[in-house]
Formats: sequence, C-alpha cells, structure tokens
Amino acid sequence: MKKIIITGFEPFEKETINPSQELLKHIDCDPNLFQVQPILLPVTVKEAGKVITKAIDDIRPDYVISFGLNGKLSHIALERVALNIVDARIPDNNGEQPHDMIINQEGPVAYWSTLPVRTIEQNLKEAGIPVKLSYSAGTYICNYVMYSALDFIEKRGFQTKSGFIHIPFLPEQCLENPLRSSMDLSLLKKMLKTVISSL
Ligand code: PCA
Repeated sequence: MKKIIITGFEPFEKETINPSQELLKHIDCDPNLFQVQPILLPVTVKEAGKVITKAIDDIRPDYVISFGLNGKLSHIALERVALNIVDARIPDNNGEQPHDMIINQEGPVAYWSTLPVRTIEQNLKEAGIPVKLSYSAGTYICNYVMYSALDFIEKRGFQTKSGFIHIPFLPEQCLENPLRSSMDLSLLKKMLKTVISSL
C-alpha cells in the first residue's frame, strides 16, 4: 500500500475556483494499492509551506503530488525544479507580496523533483493528454510549496518522493475570457489517475 498526499490550492487572483481544488474532489485510484490524503492549501506565503510540511510530518507519505494553476498553459506541466526564492508577481490571499525572499537561508539554490517525471510524461502522452516537462515552477506560491516540501523531506531524511504539476484553467474560467486556454475536468481526472498509476 502506497501512501500519497495530493495537494491543491484555494482560488486566488480574482478567480472563484481553482482547477487544482476541483481535482481533489475527483481522485480515482485503486484503494487496495493507494491510500490518498487530499489536502487543500491556502495561497499564502505565511501558511502554505507550514501546512504541507506538517502534513508530511504527520502522514509520512511515500509520495507528495502537488497541483496548482498556471493560467498560461494549455497542457500539463511536470515541474522538474524548485528554486529557493519567492518573488511574487501579485499579492497572495493575505495581501502579502514578498520580493527576493530566500525560502531557506541554509538551503540549496534548487531541488529537483523526486517524482518519476519521465515515466509520468510517457504515460500521459500514451493516454492522449498534452504534457511537457517544465524547468521553472515560477517564483510564487507553487514554487514555494514545491521547495518547502522537498527541503523538509531532505532535512528529515525521509524517503518521500515529492513534486509539482501545473495545470490549465477549466473551461468555465474562460467564458468571460475566451482567449484563455483550458483543459476539461474529464481530461484532468484522467491525468490524475494516470499520474497516480505511474508511481
Ligand atoms: N497557482 C499559483 C499559486 C496557486 C496556484 O494554483 C502559482 O503558480 O504559484
């Protein structure tokens, strides 16, 4: 039995939904093989890192898969790298907007994702889902959560594998902005099922 934490985020930046939050309601995997704990993270520098590291400490999962929205995407982005910086483009949900904030003064400049990203990429392609490896998770809360989880796992010497996946808007988020790209929930659900079965 593999223990997995799956995280999504609350809505942010004027949106009323976040596709990563919706995804948490549609986790579909074999309960004989996987024990999944969904966790919703706040879009705040103050709490997001604390919530995910406490969950890792409490649950001691085999895997952490975090999801977040990147509104510029029309595909699934498998993040390979987390950087040791927050340089916020917009204020977070607490109104805080840190610039040039080093996440851990003693930490490395970056961590690699420890998820099997090449296998996941291959399996998503075979499932007909547009996917690309990404070499920057940005410098906002998603990168912050990815770095915080990997740094905590490293410091504690846990065997947990962890990484981050960015996803596009849902179609209903494009009605007022039809030039936005989106991915339908049914495809996102298939993506999540494929990612879990790749572990
Ligand atoms: N996306 C943001 C934060 C929350 C989310 O879903 C990001 O890419 O940092």
